[in-house]
Amino acid sequence: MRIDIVTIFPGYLTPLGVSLLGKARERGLLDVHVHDLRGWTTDVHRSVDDTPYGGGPGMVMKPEPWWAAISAVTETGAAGPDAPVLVIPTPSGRPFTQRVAQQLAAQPWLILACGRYEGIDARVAERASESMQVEELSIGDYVLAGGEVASLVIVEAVTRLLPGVLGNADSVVDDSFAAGTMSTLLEGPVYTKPAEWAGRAVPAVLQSGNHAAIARWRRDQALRRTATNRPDLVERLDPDELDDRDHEVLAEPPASDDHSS
Ligand code: JEE
Repeated sequence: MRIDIVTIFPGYLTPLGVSLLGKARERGLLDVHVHDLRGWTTDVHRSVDDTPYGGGPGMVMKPEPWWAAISAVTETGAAGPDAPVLVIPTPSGRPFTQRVAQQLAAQPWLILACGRYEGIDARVAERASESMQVEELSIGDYVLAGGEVASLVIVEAVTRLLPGVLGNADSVVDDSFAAGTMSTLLEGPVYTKPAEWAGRAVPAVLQSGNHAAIARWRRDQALRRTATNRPDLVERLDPDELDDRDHEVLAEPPASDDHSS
């Protein structure tokens, strides 16, 4: 997969050089390019922002450097089915979910446009839509100072789905938010050695070797944690998929803060 990221703060994207992503790049599975938007300004001050039409606070990013950047990057690659998808992180975008990550992971080429200030002049997305797929996405209901961190989130969620990028290909299919399928319950707590630490024992059932009992205990924990932290997900559970024990667990009063003990 090829990924181009356009930003006025290329330094924000340096995490893409380390860890799993850095290794995937070394192995040729990922081809990531970070571009400085100011390289496509034409005035002596290298301006990227101006005052908003209609008034209001802050500044808006000018369309000319953005369209010059997107055009220049697009012209370095394929058209047609292998053309890039333009991803624009914005607080007013559609929610970025695991399902969207899966759809983006099926694309050969993404361009991410990282805005700052109050965002990018709306005509850029409009013009881009005439020649490529455009996805305006929000990573959550909070306000960031710009699109760079949102782009990192999107790139990490997408690239870990690519074959060979994550160390263990199996752990991807087991994700609790694997869209569509088991998007139902949060995961319960996990433990490793030592069996006792800081006066706290690993739950005995996990050391019992009784696989049916372990599966039932994990489901209880998942249900309790979901009821406490994500009551919205419990509302969406299919009643046909709940047994009597599930109903007993869900009838317990939820804790104010779940630590799954
Ligand atoms: C991209 C600029 C900052 C701050 C106006 C009016 C919006 C833009 N989940 C997410 N949160 N934030 C972003 C995000 C923020 C960005 C840019 C992404 C480019 N900014 C900015 C304030 C405003 N506010 C009141 O409602 C909220 C606009 C993001 C994503 N993805």
